[in-house]
Amino acid sequence: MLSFVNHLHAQHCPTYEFYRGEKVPCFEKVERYDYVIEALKANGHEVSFATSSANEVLAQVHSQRYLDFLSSAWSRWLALDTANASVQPFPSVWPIRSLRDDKEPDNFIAQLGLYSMDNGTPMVAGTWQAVKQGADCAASGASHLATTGRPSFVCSRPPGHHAGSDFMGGYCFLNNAAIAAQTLRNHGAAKVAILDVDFHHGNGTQSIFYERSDVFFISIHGSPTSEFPFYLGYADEIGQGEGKGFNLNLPLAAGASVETWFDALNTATQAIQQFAPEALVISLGVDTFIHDPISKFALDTPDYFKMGDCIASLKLPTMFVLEGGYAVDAVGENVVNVLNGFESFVSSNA
Ligand code: Q9C
Ligand code: ZN
Repeated sequence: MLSFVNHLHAQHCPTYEFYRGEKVPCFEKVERYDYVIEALKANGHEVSFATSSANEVLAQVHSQRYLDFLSSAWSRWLALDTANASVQPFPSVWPIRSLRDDKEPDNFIAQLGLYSMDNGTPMVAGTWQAVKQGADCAASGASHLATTGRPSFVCSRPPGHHAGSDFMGGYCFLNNAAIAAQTLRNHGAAKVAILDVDFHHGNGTQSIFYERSDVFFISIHGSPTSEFPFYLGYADEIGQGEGKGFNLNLPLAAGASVETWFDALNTATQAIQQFAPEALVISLGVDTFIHDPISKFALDTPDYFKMGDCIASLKLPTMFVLEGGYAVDAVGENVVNVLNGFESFVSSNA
């Protein structure tokens, strides 16, 4: 499968995040990418740099004020103090209920809170360059699928599915899966489905398409009662207005078995079949892995091959976008197993 790879990913290299008030090493590490590239090459998958720009689609998925903030954030942070060059900024105040989010504060930390859902998404000097290139890879993967009918894999970090139209969070800045889906729409696909199999609910993707009937969002994830992002991902979120009936959440209890997970995948694939999209985007997080350090499902390496095979059985034009997965040295094998499982179905049913 052709992979569009983000060669600028390492410019996003934060070193620490917070856990219960203490600094801990980042889970979303630079090496994740290297393991995926290594596994792609070892399995004979071709790689390409981005071939299209996401400039136009970015403005369809994200608000202009958020894009302006994100693209200029580092220079504004440095303007506060040149010593900030080696410091990761974190928000410390948020416009929660009763506070205004329509006014743009001048204070950088106040802006950072306005555009963040958590204090768990560290930024560094090269974050914008890395995430912009990731968006270009997502647009490229979608254009490749739309113009050739062949599947693609967007190999990028940091991930994207927690980022909403005007906020970052959960290690995510730009929503690559949403950028891919919107690019497919721009190429003429009337209906697109996004299936999010990351352990965490894709709150950003859901919110971007919540009032739209042209993009059906389906997610299998750890229940928000106990798992990040906590404040979205319940089964009663079915879409709103035009989008009513075009959002499907399948939350599972932390500790759910592999069998339960595949039952949910079966429910998801049936719903996708009924929707009959012209293209399918998979938000491919492999933090459902049994040894993932921050997640609580139990999939093992061979299960990812089966996942790819199940997805391929839909026989839809499909692309994959890398999301989470933090058992660093297993991320490559698990991701590539999904792609191989997908291709094995396609080739055995050719
Ligand atoms: N101490 C994705 O998988 N913070 N994001 C967890 C753990 C949020 C994960 C803190 C995890 C977000 C794309
Ligand atoms: Zn995740």
